Amino acid sequence: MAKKTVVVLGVDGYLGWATALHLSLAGHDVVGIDSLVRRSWDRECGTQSLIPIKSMPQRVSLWNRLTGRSIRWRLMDLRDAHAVTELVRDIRPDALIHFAEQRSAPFSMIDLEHAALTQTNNLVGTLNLLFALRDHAPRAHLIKLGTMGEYGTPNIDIEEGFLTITHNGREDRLPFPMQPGSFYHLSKLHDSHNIQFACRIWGLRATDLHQGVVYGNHTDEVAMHPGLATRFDYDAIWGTVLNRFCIQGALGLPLTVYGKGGQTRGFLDIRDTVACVRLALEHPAAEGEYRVFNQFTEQFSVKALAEKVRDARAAHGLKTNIVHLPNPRVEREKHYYNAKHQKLLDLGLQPHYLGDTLIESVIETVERHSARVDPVELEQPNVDWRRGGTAGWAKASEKAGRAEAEPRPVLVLSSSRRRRRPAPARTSARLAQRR
Ligand code: NAD
Ligand code: USQ
Repeated sequence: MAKKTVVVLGVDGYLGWATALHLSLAGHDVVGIDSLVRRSWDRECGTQSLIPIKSMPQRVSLWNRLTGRSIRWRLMDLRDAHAVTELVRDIRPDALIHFAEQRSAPFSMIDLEHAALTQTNNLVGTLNLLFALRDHAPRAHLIKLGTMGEYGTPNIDIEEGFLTITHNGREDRLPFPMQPGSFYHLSKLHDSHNIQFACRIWGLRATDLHQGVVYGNHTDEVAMHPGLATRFDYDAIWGTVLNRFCIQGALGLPLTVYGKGGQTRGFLDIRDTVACVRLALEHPAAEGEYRVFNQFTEQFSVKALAEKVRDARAAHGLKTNIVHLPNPRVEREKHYYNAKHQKLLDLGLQPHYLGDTLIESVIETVERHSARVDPVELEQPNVDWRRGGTAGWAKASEKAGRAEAEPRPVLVLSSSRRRRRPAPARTSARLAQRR
C-alpha cells in the first residue's frame, strides 16, 4: 500500500479523531484540521461529551509518544477561503477526508439562525475546498462524509447514489431522488450537488460516503490509552439514537422512542467507519469521477434497537422500560426501507455487526463516566421540527455557562454488580436550575 498524504478535516470530532489515528497507524501521513467550533456549540447548548476529551495539542503529542507517529495539527476554519487555499497549496495532499461540518439535525432545526449557520458553515466550507482543489491540487481525492438521510425514506429500494430511469421510452442513469428530513440533512444534499458538479466541470475526483447512524466509541487506536478517547455524545441535540439508548439503559432510564418507532435507518459501528474511509482512500475515485458509497452495515427500526438494548439488559436480570414519546420530528414512523450497501463490501469491508457485547461495552463506558451525565438530556427532546427549540432548549442555552451548582444525583444500573451505585456529584448549572 502506497503511503499517502491525507488531510483530515474535522479532526477534533467523534469520527475525525478516530479516523486520523487509524490512518496514521496504517502508515499514512496525516494532517489534522479543525476550528474547534464544536466545542463552542457544546458550550452554547450546555452539552458535553460523556467521555472527557483532551485538547488537540495534548492528543497529538500523546499519540506521538505512544506510537512514534506524527499527526500535524492545524487550527483552521474551513469557511476561511484564504486559509483553505493556503492549506491545499502547502500540503498538496493525495486525499482530503471531510468530516468538518455541523452535523446535528436538531441543532439545525432550532431556529432560523441555527438553520442558516448549519447551511453556511457546511456549504461554504465545502465550496472553499472545491475551489482550492481546482486551483492547487486537481488530482487529489476528496472523500466527503455525506449521510444516508439525504435519500429520506422512499417507497422503493435505495440505490448507491444513482438510479437508472426509463421515461417515455428513453433511459438514463440519474442521481437518486432525494428527500432529506432536516435543514442539516439538506445541507449534505446541497454539498453533494456541488461536489458532483465540480467533478463534472473541473474533472475533480470525489467519493461521497452516504453514512448511516454511527454507534460505539472504541476503535483499536482510540482504545490504546484513555487520553486518546474520542468524543461521545448522548444529549438530545448531539447524541445519536443507539448511543442514547445504551446510556439510558445503563442509568435505568426509559428508552425514548420517538413516535411509533418504525423509523428505519442504516447503522454502523465506529470501527467500520474508520475501515470504510480507509478503503475509499486506498481505492480512489478516477479523474472526473463522482461516486457514492452507502456506508452502513445493518438497518434497524428505532423500536427494534430499543428492544435489543432492553433484551441485552434483561440477560443480566435488569429491567428496562421503553417509552413512546410524541415525535418531535416530522418523519415517517412506519415505512418501507431497503437500502443497498454493496460497494464497500466489494472493496473488502468486514463488518462488525451489532451484538450484546457492543451494547454492554457502551454501558460499561457509561458506568465509568456516570459523574458527567446530565439525566435531563436523556428524558425529553428539546427541539421540535414544527416549532423549533422548545422551552427546554431556551432554558439550556440561556443558562449554559452560568455559575455551577449541585447536580441531581445519577444512578447507574450495573450489570456486573446488579445493584444501584450512586455516581459522584458533578457540577452543572442546568440540572440544579431544572430541579
Ligand atoms: P462532530 O461534531 O463530532 O465533529 C465535527 C468536527 O468538525 C468538529 O470537531 C467541529 O469542530 C469541526 N468543524 C465543523 N465545522 C467546521 C469548520 N467550518 N471548519 C473547521 N472545522 C469544523 O461530528 P461527527 O459525528 O464526527 O461527524 C463527522 C461527519 O460525519 C459530519 O460531516 C457528519 O455529517 C458525518 N456523519 C456523522 C454521523 C454520525 O452518526 N456521527 C453519521 C453520518 C454522517
Ligand atoms: N430517535 C428516537 N429517540 C431518540 C433519538 C432519536 O427515537 O432519543 C429517532 C429519531 O426520531 C430518528 C432516528 O432515531 O428517527 C435517528 O435519529 P438520530 O438522532 O440518531 O440520527 P439523525 O438525526 O438522523 O442524525 C445522525 C447524525 C448525523 C448523520 C445521521 C445519519 O447526527 O450527523 O448524518 O445520523 S442518517 O440518519 O443515516 O442520515
